[in-house]
Formats: sequence, C-alpha cells, structure tokens
Amino acid sequence: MTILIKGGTVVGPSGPYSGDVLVDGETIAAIFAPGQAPEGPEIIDATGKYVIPGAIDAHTHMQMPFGGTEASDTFDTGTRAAAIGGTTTIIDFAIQRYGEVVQDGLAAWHAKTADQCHIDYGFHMIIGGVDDDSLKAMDQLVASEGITSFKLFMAYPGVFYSDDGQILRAMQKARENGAMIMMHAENGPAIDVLVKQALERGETDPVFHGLTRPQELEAEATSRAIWLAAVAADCPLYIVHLSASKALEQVRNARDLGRNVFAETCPQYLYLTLEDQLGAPGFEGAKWVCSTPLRSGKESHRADLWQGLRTNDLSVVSTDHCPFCMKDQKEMGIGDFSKIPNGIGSVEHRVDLLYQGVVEKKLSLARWVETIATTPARMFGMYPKKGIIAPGSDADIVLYDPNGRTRISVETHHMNMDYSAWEGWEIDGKVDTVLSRGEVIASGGEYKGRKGRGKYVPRSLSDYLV
Ligand code: DUC
Ligand code: ZN
Ligand code: ZN
Repeated sequence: MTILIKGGTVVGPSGPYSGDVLVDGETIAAIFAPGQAPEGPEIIDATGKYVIPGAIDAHTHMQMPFGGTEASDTFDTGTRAAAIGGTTTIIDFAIQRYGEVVQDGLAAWHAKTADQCHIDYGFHMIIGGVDDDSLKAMDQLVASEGITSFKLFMAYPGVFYSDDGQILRAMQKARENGAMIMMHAENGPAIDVLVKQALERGETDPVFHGLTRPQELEAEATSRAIWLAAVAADCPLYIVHLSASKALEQVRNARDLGRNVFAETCPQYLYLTLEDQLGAPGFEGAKWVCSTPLRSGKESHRADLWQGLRTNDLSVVSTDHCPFCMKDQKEMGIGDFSKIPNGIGSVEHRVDLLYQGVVEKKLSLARWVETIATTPARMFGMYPKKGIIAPGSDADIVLYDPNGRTRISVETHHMNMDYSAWEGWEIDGKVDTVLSRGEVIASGGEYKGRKGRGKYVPRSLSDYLV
C-alpha cells in the first residue's frame, strides 16, 4: 500500500522544510518537493503539521521486577501507550542478575515481549554480575543477538551493584567488542549510609529519598565512571538519567577533552523538583520517587540540563519509564521511604513534554527531533532504519500538530498507572497521527494498531563510536 503524507513540514537533522513523504509498504520511498509527487496513493493531509520521525525511547523498564514488586506497565500496555504518544520504538532493559546466565536473562525478555508489543523494540542488557561467564556472554550478545549496550550500576548494593573492578573489566570487554557501557552513576554504598542515618533520625517521608541521594554522589560516580572508562582505553560510556548540574559538569569536561562520553536526561529532571513534587505533603511525594532523584528547584539544575541539551553535552532524552501504582506498590514505603519502589512513568508523554522546549525557545525544532529520535537511533545502532525521514528508512512517522493542546491526566492516559506524574498539565502541541512501518497505529489520540505487531530490532554498534 502506498500513502502520501502531503502538505506538511518535514523536520530533518538540518531543520524544517516543506516536503511530501511517499510511503511504500513498510518504508519511506521518496520525499517530493510540494506538488511534485505522483497522483494515485492514499493521501494523509499534513497541512499545518510537523512530519517527524517516530520517536525512540532508549530507556524503558516494562514489567521489570524491582523493589519487591514489578513495574506496572506490561509490554502490551506500555508499548500501546508509547504509540499513542508518538514513540514508535523502545529499547528496554533485559536483566541478568548475579549468579544467572546472561543468555537466560535475555531469553526471559524475549519471552515477555513475544506477541505483546505494539511498536518495535530492542534490548540493552543489564549485567548484574560481572564475571568470566558474563564477560564472555557480552561478546556473544554483540556478535549474534543485536545487543550492543550493557548497563552497569554503581548504585543498589546487593541488587545490581558492580564494584569498580567489575566495572573496569566490563569496560575493557566493551572496548574490545565495540559495545557501549551505560552507567547508573550514583555512589550506592555512600547512599546506603545516608539512608540508614536518616531512618535512625525518624526521617521517613518520601522527600528523604532525594535528600539522601545528594548530587555530589551522582557527580562523584559520574566522574569515577568517566575515569574508569579512560583506563579502559576510552571505552564508550553513556551516563543514564543524568539529573544534576555537578554530574553534567563531569560529562561536559570529559567531552571537552574529546572523550567518548555521552549522557541522557529525562523529562522529570527538566521540569519537576525535590521541593514541589518529592516534598509534597504526606505520602504524596512517593509518586515522584525515582533514582536518580528529582533535584532542588532552588539550584540551577533544570536550566543547566536544558543548556546541556542545546550544547549536546546531553545527547538524548529518554523516560526511564518504570511505573508503579500508588496502591499496593508505592504504598509499600509508607513509614519508610527506602521501601518505595523507585520509578516514574512517562513513556506516553515524552514527545509532548520535550516539544515545550521548542515552545519556550530552549530548543530548535531540529534539536527536539534529534534528542527524541535521531540521536537515540544513532547512539544505539538503529540508524538509518529508524530516527529519520529519508528514503529507505522505516516509515515510522509522527504528524505533530503545533496548534493542538495536550492535557495530561490519569483520567485520559493509557499507561497502567493509577496516577499521573504530570496530572493537570496543559501544554502546547499534540501528537496527531502515528505510523509504524507504514501502518497508521494512532490517530487523534485513538489507538488503531494491534498487539503483537511490534518487531524485535537487532542493533548494530553505535554510530558515535570512535
Ligand atoms: N531508577 C529508577 O527510578 N527505576 C528503575 C531503576 C533505576 O535505576
Ligand atoms: Zn538506573
Ligand atoms: Zn532505568
């Protein structure tokens, strides 16, 4: 089937231009100057809309077992919500825990996703136990499974934590096989001390989750990861969910020295604060307990992160989508903030939330598209199949209406959460129509695709590797 997306403004890496996009089957066949396309195909009228590549969320945790429970979005509910919000590919984290075989962890994630996803998906692999076997497995995943990025944790001792020696070994392996090391950069052992001391003082409210994870412990871990990567012959390093000015400073310094260091941030760190959300009265703040934590609005974190996005010291915006309901899940931490499952869900809203950067003149249109689609594709080896409107690429396309309005609420969202971290937000812009591999899967906020249509995307090495 051929479709012509006509009359819109295509947003490419070099900026917006007028063009008509011809879709043939699952891919983009051609882009014509206005009025030059052949007659015949079905027309989608894109007049007044931006035509952008389907967004890629490079950091999600669907149905992840964590914190004594499991993330509340399944691959079914989470990828459906993502689709409605303009995201056409996710990269989720398969997990190997200490003592488990890496390939068994991967097989478990393939089993969870089989016939469940509404959009295409890839996997990163969490290595929870670095040893001879898991290092060997990293080679096999890169060579044969399309998995070219591995997440390690400097936080969560006793759960996913790796010590510095383990981190160095995994980085050396990644330097050899070309993979990217993704780092959760927070000093876990030091945080555990602060958490214990806070609880002993009777400080049990959700806000203490943030106060026991000061930005210095993110900055220190970020710096340590950067130097360990240097020792591993400049292994490619990607800092996940960067939240704080001092951590950004470490990344900026490394990049100024030409180092192979990248970072992402998430919408929650660009907009929300420790005082306004995490510090909400009573147990309300539990809704925003995530790690890294929300930072103080009295400091310059949010402005610094927006600037980092503009200057490319932050290359990507992902969600770290890890939703938990208040009922029975977040509630586990009433009376002890350390028992609140860590995570926020925003997979449905990232495209709209980042568009506010354009509205508020913090980002250009091209930079908006880069941070939510093109750079994640290039960073994680899916380009040019994904992340760009170009002949030969998958026809993953979003028509975005800059004159529309989006109201976010638990009453209307599609994620499996009993609250919204963005309740009542009314913002400019609206996802109008979403195509995934040439199929219209959402239109006017209504879902039109089907469970199981999403395909696994094996990934190549990062485009940014040097
Ligand atoms: N942080 C979260 O908030 N949730 C899942 C894991 C993580 O690192
Ligand atoms: Zn993390
Ligand atoms: Zn995460």
